[in-house]
Formats: sequence, structure tokens, C-alpha cells
Amino acid sequence: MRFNTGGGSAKSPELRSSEFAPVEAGERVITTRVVAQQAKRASKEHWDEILDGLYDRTIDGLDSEIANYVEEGLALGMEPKDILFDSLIPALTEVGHLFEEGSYFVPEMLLSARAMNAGMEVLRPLIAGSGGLDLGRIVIGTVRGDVHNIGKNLCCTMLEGAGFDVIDLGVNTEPEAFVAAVEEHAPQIVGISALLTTAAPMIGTTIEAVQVAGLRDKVQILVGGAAVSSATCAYYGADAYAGDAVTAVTKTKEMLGINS
Ligand code: B12
Repeated sequence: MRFNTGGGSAKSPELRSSEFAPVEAGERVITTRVVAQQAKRASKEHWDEILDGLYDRTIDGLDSEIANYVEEGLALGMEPKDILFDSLIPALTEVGHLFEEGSYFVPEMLLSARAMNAGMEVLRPLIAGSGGLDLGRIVIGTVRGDVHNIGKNLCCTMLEGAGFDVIDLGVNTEPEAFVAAVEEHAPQIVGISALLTTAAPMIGTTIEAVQVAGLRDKVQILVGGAAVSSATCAYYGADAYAGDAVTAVTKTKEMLGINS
């Protein structure tokens, strides 16, 4: 089949040669469609290559290669959130499985976390960039005894991107530090993250500290992290639970009565 995109240069052989019949309008439509389909298929394959490459490299902890992959994906027109949710997060979930079955140990988990962070360095400004709407303020931290911060950081980025003012207290956060931050920043919401089941009771201790300081009725408490569920949320007396960063944004809006 002859391809003619209708945009041949003066040097193109089909335009120079008289042995080719002129292209009919219908034929041009068909050939253009074939070219477009092939381009789409090639670009879809390339997209998949990038997402698979990112997934594998995150699992293998090859942080030095991640930024290039992410940038290539963005240059192809991928959405930052697609790179995150279709590749980087599933890779860390797999790392968790490998750890659970005994194939991975802490050093491997750490390398994968570094790889994820290398991707987030590129993606964070793109996701958080649309902020500045001043929708409300949230103080957020990971509980005492727990140093996991990737998911919490992701929540911070998404909340900022949605227009919230986020004060991040970091990891291993003492209940007193939550209380001090509520006194200082007067947020409407306090976000508490816990990934370790052994650290989850600190959610209760933190909420109790906020109560004892006389601040419980001034804030609503949103909890999340792999060690938390709606049942744990109710058990510790939090106000809401969100299982991922996207739901964290919708829940926060719901809690503040924001419809959008
Ligand atoms: C990377 C990792 C680490 C890294 C952490 C690096 C870092 N900077 O965070 C390192 C190597 C340090 C680590 C250490 C340990 N880890 Co670890 N780790 C993981 C791993 C593989 C990925 C976690 C992650 O980042 N996931 C990706 C993010 C995007 O998901 P996420 O954290 O769940 O967050 C999402 C939601 O939960 C939610 N969310 C999170 N926080 C919040 C907060 C709010 C307010 C809201 C609304 C929502 C929300 O939104 C997020 C985005 O969608 C998990 C496995 C897993 N599947 O979770 C194990 C895992 C959490 N670790 C585990 C363990 C056991 C440990 C260690 C005890 C290992 C050891 N023997 O030393 C230590 C503990 C250290 C400590 N004191 O905290 C276990 C916990 C088991 C349990 N039930 O308690 C897990 C589940 C692995 C497993 N399958 O066994 N770990």
C-alpha cells in the first residue's frame, strides 16, 4: 500500500515519479487514517514501554534512571497523575509483596523508596502547581514510631494541588507536636498517617492529646495509611478515613463542605 499523508515535500519520490497515479480523495482519507493508526499504535507501545520501564526500575531501586523516564513520559504527553498511579505506586505495592514473602529486605525497600522519590521530584511541582486557591488549612504528619512518608507526602502534594494550605509535620511526629501545630496554625483539618500496625495506636494517643489540650472541637481529624481502615478510624475516634491521596482530597472537601 502506498502511503501519502498529503504533506510530501518537492523531493518526495511519489511526487517526482510520473508512474504513480494521482491520489484520489477517498484513498487519501484511508491512507491518512492508516498512518494515524500506526502512529497511535507506536506511541501506545512507547507509552507502555515507559510505564513498564518505570515500574521495573522502581522495583529494582534504580533511582538514577527514573527522572529521565518520567521526563520522557511527560514529553510524550502523559499526565503526571497517570505516571504516578499507573506505574510508581503499583511498583511500591509490589515491593511490599516482595518484602512480605521474604524476597526483599529493608535495604531493597529503601532503594525502591528512593526511586519513587526521584520520580516524585519531577512530578511534585506539576501536581502541586495548580494550588493557591486558599480552600482551607490542613496540618498533617506520620505518627510517632513510624517513618513512612511517601504516601503522606503524596497526600500533601495532591491537597496543595487542589488548593489547600498544607503544613507537613514530617514523620515520627509526637502527639505534642500535632497539638503545638494546631495551636500555631489553627487548621480546620488534622491529617494523621500510619503505615505500621504497631504504630497505629498512636493515632488514638494523638487524638487524645488534641482533646486534652481542649482543641478537639476546633479541628476535624482525617486518618489514612496502610495500617488504617474505616474501622480503625471509628475505633480511635477520628472523623474520616481516606484510603488514597485522591480520596484524601475529596474527603477533605466533603469535611469542609466544599462542593467541587
Ligand atoms: C517503602 C517502604 C518502607 C521504607 C519507607 C521509606 C519512606 N521514606 O517512606 C523503609 C525502608 C524506611 C521502610 C521501613 C520499614 N517498614 Co516499610 N514499607 C515500605 C512499602 C514497601 C511502601 C510504602 C509506600 O510508600 N507505599 C506507597 C504509598 C503511595 O502508599 P501508602 O503509603 O499506603 O499511602 C497511600 C495511602 O495509604 C494514603 N495515605 C497515606 N498516609 C495518609 C495520611 C492521610 C491523612 C490520608 C487521608 C491518607 C494517607 O494515601 C497514600 C497515597 O495514595 C510498604 C509496603 C506497602 N504496600 O505499603 C512497606 C511496609 C509499610 N513496611 C513494613 C515494615 C514492617 C517496615 C519495617 C518495620 C521493616 C523493618 N523490619 O525494619 C520498617 C519500619 C520503620 C519505621 N519505624 O517506620 C510493613 C508494615 C507491616 C505492618 N502491618 O505493620 C509493610 C506493609 C511491608 C509489608 N508488606 O510487610 N519501609
